[in-house]
Amino acid sequence: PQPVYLSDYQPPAYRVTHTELTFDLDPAATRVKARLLIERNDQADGKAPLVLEGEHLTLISLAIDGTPLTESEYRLDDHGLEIHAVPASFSLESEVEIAPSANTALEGLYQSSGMYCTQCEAEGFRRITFYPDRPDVMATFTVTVIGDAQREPVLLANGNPVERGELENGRHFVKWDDPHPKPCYLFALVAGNLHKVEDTFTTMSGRNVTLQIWVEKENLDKTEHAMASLKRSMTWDEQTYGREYDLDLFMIVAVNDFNMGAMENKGLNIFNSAAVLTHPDTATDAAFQNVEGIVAHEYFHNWSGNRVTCRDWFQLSLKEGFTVFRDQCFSADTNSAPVKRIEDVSFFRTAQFAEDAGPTAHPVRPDHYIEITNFYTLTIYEKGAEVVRMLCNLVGWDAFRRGADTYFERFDGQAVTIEDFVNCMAEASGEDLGQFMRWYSQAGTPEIDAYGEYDYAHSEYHLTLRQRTPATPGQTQKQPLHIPVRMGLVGTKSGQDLTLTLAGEKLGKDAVVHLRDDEQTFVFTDVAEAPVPSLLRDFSAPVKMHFPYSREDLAFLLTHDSDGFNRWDAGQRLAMLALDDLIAAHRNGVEKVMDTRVTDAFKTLLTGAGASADKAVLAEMLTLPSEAYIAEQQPIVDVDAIHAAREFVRQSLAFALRDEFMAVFEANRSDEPYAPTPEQIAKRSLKNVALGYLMAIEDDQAIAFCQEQVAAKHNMTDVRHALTLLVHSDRDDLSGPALKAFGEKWAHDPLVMDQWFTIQVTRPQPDVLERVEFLMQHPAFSLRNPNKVRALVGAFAQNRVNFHRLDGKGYALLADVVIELNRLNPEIAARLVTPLTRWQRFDEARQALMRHQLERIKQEPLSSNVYEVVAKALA
Ligand code: DPP
Ligand code: ZN
Repeated sequence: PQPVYLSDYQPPAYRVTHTELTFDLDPAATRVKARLLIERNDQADGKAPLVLEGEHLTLISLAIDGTPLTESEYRLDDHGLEIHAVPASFSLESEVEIAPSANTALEGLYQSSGMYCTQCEAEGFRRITFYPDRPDVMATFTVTVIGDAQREPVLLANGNPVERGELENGRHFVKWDDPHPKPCYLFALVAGNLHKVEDTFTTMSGRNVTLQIWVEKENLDKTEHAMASLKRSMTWDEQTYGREYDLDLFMIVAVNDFNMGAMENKGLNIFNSAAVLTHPDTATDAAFQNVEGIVAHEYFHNWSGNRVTCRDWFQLSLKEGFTVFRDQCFSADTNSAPVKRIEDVSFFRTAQFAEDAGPTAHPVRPDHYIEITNFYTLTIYEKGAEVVRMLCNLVGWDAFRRGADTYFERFDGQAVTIEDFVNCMAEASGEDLGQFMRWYSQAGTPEIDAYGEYDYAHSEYHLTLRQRTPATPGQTQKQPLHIPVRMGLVGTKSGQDLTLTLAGEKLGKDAVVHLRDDEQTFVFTDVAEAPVPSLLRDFSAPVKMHFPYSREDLAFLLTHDSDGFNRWDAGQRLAMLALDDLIAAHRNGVEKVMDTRVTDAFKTLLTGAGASADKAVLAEMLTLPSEAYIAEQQPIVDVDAIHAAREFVRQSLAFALRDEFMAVFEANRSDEPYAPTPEQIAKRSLKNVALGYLMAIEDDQAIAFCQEQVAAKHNMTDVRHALTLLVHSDRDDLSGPALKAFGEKWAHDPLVMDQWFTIQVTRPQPDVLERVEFLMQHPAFSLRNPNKVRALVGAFAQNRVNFHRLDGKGYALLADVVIELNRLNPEIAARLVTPLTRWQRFDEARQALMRHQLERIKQEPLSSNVYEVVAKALA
């Protein structure tokens, strides 16, 4: 397969001004008629052929302005259709046949639990009809859906319903009209036996919008939270960005088989059921928050993505980075802002940093790709959001908002580029963002080596920052980036932030210094006492900051830093230093000794000043870095040593602070009826963190509490957490029956069964591989359902000790699944292979085993998706 290059971009020779589609639905033989009104663009050569993409389509007929084309007038191959000569303005009529029931890739039109649905981003529309399948071709759409009145009583598409009626043979139709020009990746169709929950929203200009959530009948009681989240999102976008919804109807549909989380199709968002359905009995707090964030994300796309879209797929982060930033801010405003930031950064530093350091590293705007679905990545989404966040902080909110207004107004109805967006920000603020643009083109995580010195004689603090970005595939030379470093100097005597004076200018107690060169020294004057620097506050840039903090410095920042994020980060750094020692001890076979500074810090958190802090933040501060994050910090990952060291810290803390953990647990239990409020969520997470420590030493009372929580059966957050603790302990006598009962109780609920799979395959005990093999035969498992694959096989690949078994069986299992899935669903197969691509990070024995499996996969006849990832990993 050949890559596509950003530098090869050419504007389309033809535009589609209007698209008329008629679907006659049938599982094996759906007929799609298309009538496209097409015009040649002014700049285009009059002899330019008309290029239409099309895959897996059976062509039935083709005509221009009503006259059928003969075979000599066009060329048809596996990728599409080229018509040699066309008029400057014409209508193209085509009819094709497709087979939704045979579509296991879940791109284009397919069936899920008996209903029809679509997924067209990025390039799925070409599996529906011949079309210029590129985002810079935007048309209005009229869509008629014909289905069986019994089997498919509900027929949905984008926009507003304008006509419906009965047809012969028990068939019926609904016609939909979408007046907003859109690229075909935003097309959607849903048909099936669906039920709706309806609500209304009055926009800021007083228009009434009907809101509908469509689900299978048994899920009607699981839509309340998504609906409330949708209304909050609509209000938030009006208040924060002045953006109003623009159709009379907004629909969300839940489907069980979906490659992504959800999709922002105009007026008809299609969601993975996991990203929309919630009920206290079946969904955890984390799931509630995830649903809220995704509902918001897809809704916000209506402006950042749909009204203003991407010129080409290299610009994907234009809509995704901006929209993730928007949904992050929304969630921060709705919940605990510091915890939202801690969670996001914690995930980012674990997963995106790993991506940026691996063989598939790419810039926020890649310059080439083979398969665009491989680029729906943490770099495009999350790093893209960090870059937008930096922009916002650089220019300030007011200028950012003015820039966003300009962007939405100037480019409404257009397909644009990242430069267009950044230029609006530069214009609104007067800032020179030239160097800043390198964030979009340079891959890899920048690292800053910081060094500071207090000059007592002159009351000065000298801070030197040196930046470097490691080489990434295809990019050996890196240029210095413009890195905003938000910081403070915390006085060691006063424990307070000191005023920052730089080059005679008073900047306040918290300020941003701009690192633009390879190395810069910042001299702060009038620093009355020796400080400890607090750097990169609120994670002001997506970089690794190295500063030679002593453990005493970190313990000090943990209690004194005015920045909540950095207080948490100081605790993480302190724990990391202790973990490093223990990892070394484990490797060298010497006795492990707990660092009492960590124990003391935890004690302070549990009893002293910390106990009065925000409970949600406290829960985060009491959580040790994950094994995956610890692994990221090691030059060579030793999975067993990391696991042993982390367990040792957990057990040491639990032994030393048993009574304190117990007190926190008891103080935060509650009988209140479940609500996903920030207050309740905070209490539950604090209580459950405490229970986790107590279970690390298999405390009898804790075991009893776990059993009680599981038996109470209400509120999945508590049930799942307690069940996980039991299953991950060595008490199989207790967890076996609990797991069995849970599996039987929830056999009918696919989303709960996903959790049941994950709980079992993430346990540290060595029987897990056999369990995965056994569970893959379970009736609730299916390789065709992406959620199941993620919950069982994907979760197993995150099980550090068991996936990385030294006999290589974990790797072999993953490779087997990838090979099988490559035939069924290439997009999911390519994602699943990711853990194997990280082979360079491990010891030689594991490297060889992982490479062996990658080679095995590479010998198969591969989809371009899997090929691209595996070829990069072996390059
Ligand atoms: N559905 C995906 C998202 O919303 C792709 N656009 O991010
Ligand atoms: Zn998105």
